[in-house]
Amino acid sequence: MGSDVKQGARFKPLTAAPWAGGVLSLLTSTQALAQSADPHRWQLNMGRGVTTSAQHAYDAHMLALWICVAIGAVVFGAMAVAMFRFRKSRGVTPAQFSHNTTAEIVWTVVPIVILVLMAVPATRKLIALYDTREAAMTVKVTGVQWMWKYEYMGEDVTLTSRLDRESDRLRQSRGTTRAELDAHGHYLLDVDTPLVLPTDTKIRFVVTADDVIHSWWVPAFGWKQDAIPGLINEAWTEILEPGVYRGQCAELCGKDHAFMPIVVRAVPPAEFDAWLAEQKARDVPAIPVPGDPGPADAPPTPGDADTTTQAPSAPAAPAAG
Ligand SMILES: [Cu+2]
Repeated sequence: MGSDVKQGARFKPLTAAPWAGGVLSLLTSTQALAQSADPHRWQLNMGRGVTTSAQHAYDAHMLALWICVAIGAVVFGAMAVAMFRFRKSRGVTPAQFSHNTTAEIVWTVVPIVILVLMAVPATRKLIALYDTREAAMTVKVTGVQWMWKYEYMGEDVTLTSRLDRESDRLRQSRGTTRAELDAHGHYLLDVDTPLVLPTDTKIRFVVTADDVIHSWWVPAFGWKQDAIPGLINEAWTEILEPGVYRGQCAELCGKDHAFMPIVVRAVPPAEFDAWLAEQKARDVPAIPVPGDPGPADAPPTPGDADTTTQAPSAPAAPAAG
């Protein structure tokens, strides 16, 4: 981990005028800028994200932002004109009317129209965010105190992802220096085994927990989903850009809540297929040699008389999930 990290490369903060980077990203927001989970110094606007959902959220946010900017300009502009052009020192006498039906209709109807204009696309995006149908693959995410388990449904591949050893060592060592933390690069944001996902693929997530409530959150994906014991929550994502995206558990889940980060490595579909095949090959037991009794934890054959002599607590195959 670490060598293939590419995020942040396009968002180098400007050293001369740090705020200019944020202003620049705000002004150039219509460009196809993708942004990772990592915030950067003096960031002003929200990140654009790397998934369809995240970019929907970003678009809804930018629409609302520019409408607010326009309303602000009109309202404060009208106030400025009223205060300077119609001021008392210029001999202006105030009008004395107290009601104006036309004005009241206008200032009721115009906001309604603006709200509907914002609500229609926002609702469409919200419906799309929860539509997990027609996914190409499903990943089961299980929150455990304090790590994440990932299961590629139907593929027989399961990963356990926990805080990387170096972060764990640094956090527990009394002599850790600032220089050591800086040298790590992703202190407390790195794991031993990242979740690998294909880009340009609709991936459905089923999210649950083993013990207490956790929450799976990768900011660049644009959503977070609670992981609740006994409940299956759904979500989906379609990652548009290869890269490494980081997140954290977003639900206070016990003493090591801060130490169960999430790392997703998004790779092109062909590379993902190769990776998955490699994982499957690794997990498949070796071909049994004739005459070999086989692995000790093999399930007993039905009707095998020897099974009666086995202890009832004979090791079973590890349970899924
Ligand atoms: Cu947690």
